[in-house]
Amino acid sequence: MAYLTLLFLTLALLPDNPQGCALWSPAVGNLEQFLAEHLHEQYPDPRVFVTLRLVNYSLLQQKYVTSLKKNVLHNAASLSSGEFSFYVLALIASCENTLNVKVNESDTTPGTDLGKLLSEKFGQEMKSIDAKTMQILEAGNSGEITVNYTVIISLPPCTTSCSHSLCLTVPGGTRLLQLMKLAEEKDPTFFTFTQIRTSLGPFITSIGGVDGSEKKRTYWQFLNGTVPIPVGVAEYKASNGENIIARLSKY
Ligand code: B12
Repeated sequence: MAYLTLLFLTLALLPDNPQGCALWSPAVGNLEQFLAEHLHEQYPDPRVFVTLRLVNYSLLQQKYVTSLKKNVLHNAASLSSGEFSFYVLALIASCENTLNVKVNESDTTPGTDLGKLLSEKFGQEMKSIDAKTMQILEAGNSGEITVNYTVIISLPPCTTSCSHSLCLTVPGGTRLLQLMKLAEEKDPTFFTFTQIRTSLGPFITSIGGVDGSEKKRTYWQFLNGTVPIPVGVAEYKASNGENIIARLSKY
């Protein structure tokens, strides 16, 4: 945080005209002094390096660059691609070869290619964002929804108590067939149902023990309010606040 404040102050004090570079040196000197003071306590911030290079400061001591390399190699796994890229930028700005980074130059083993590592990191992050997006989409942009489900028998044999309702809270994207199963679990007397398999999916043949009948030309019709649903119960997804009605009707 302190780095950021200092960065902000430095940038705020810089004149608009880049030709005034020579005038910046006191502020720039402060930045390096700040780096030096904090070098042993915490990690030097790569953004300070980038800023120093942007103002053409060329006297940055090698020990800071070495410390930058040590930190990026040591913390590579825990840095996000954004944080990591600042280290890469800072090293490039310090004229370091980022394709072969090692802390000790006399070390004969091959160094680390930071560009390759950055690209792998970025790839992993994109994959994880994709996976999270899919999860959200599959949950139907989720959150919970509340649906009112009513079973109405307005034809004989029903003469009294022909309508029964339940208010159900389910995850967004739940299909009507699932909703009916939930209602059945809550109140089997009125909401139990049977189905047959057809090439179009499950066709509901009875609800609350009352069958549709080819002979009487009755069937269980499904409506959203007053509008018949356009697909079968295994396909239909109710939205929040809908009034789903199963009504024994004539055809
Ligand atoms: C006639 C018919 C009905 C009659 C069937 C009874 C009968 N004995 O004739 C009745 C009125 C019962 C009916 C009901 C429904 N139907 Co209807 N029906 C048709 C229609 C016009 C002809 C089907 C047919 O006779 N095919 C010829 C025979 C020889 O083939 P079959 O496979 O044996 O046909 C059977 C199945 O289609 C089944 N059936 C009929 N409708 C439905 C709907 C679903 C979801 C399922 C799984 C089965 C099914 O009943 C037919 C006779 O046994 C079609 C449209 C079309 N032109 O195909 C719509 C059609 C099949 N129905 C449709 C729908 C949406 C429904 C309902 C869900 C409507 C509602 N809002 O309630 C309900 C089913 C509810 C439930 N209980 O599950 C849609 C299905 C769309 C889809 N992709 O899922 C269609 C394609 C019409 C459309 N374009 O909107 N239907």
